Amino acid sequence: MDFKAVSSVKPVVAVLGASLVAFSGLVLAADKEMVVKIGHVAPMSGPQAHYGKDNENGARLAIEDLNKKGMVIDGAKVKFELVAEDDAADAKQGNIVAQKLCDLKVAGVIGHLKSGTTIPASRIYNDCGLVQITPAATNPKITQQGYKGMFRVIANDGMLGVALGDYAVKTLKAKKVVVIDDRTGYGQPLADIFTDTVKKAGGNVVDRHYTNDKATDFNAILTAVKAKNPDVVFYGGMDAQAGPMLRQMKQLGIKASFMGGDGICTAELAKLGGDNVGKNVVCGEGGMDLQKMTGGPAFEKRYKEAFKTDIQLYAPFVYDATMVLANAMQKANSIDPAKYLPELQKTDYKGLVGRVTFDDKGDIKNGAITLRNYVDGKKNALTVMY
Ligand code: ABU
Repeated sequence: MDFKAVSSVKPVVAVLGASLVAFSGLVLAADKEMVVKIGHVAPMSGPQAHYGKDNENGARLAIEDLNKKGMVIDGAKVKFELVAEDDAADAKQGNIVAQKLCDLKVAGVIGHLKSGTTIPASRIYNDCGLVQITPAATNPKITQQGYKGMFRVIANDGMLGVALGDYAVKTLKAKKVVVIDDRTGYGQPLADIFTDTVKKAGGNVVDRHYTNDKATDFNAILTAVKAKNPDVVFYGGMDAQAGPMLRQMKQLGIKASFMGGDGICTAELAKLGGDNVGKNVVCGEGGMDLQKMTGGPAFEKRYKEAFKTDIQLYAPFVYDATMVLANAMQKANSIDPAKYLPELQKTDYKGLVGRVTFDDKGDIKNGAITLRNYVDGKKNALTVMY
């Protein structure tokens, strides 16, 4: 469907003052306030809720900064409000909240977090003319669907899977690799890309196993893995499975290095995986090293002070995505997605974890990748690629 032809969305505009004005390009006095609702969707319940909370925290910091800045759009001082929704990392629930955000006529959506919820929800947003920026969902297909309003501010698994596969063979010198994935819209394609890269680089994938994103007992799989005596075990999935898998690998005496994509690359993994999370774990995530970026350490300090916890993973990307969305509205002087979309496509934003510009599909151009391991229970940058 043609995005521009669909622009039936009339974003929610409440003018706090003398009158209530529907979205119509009316010029308002700058002392009037216009409430602009931004949707945010991530799992806030279930085993992936810690990622969701981290994402929402990133959005809240961005909204705070935008409101402090006091943006004026179409003559009205904007007050941004977050409409935070829980998709529970479940596609059906994701579709329900996507339709809710369409019905609420929010001005734009940041999310979803999971590829398996982002892909089905993106059709709903496209059909109702809403713009969506995912800060976290990395399945390459997300931006290949032809939806003009779909954007991503993080490197996708086409890049991450290749970087990790090359690292396994060329740096870790792995000869025998076992691949396990959670059969989700994230884990499965990432594991496939990793497998293809290992094979191309001259490595040998000696076994492939499957689990799901609710499992916590991997003893049967790992007993079979142990018999193969691999140099590397790669897991395509999230930390809620990678953590117990690492503990059980140690119990079974499996000494292989453990690798995975951004889904396992969290602060939480060090807790979930216990003392088997160290230099033996190599994960790849999008973006530059936050510590080396202008504004990165200050953002981290502020995040820790505000939420009394470490950044898990995507909060800086959510912050950047929210800023990118608001900047496009500012440049277009409109909160109508059909009007600010051309400005969004032209984005050139210096983000917390790198520069954000988009290709013609809405994917970040030249997205950086950082490979990490863990030192003293903390994420540690091994190498940055871009
Ligand atoms: N990027 C890993 C976690 C989110 C997802 O793509 O499903």
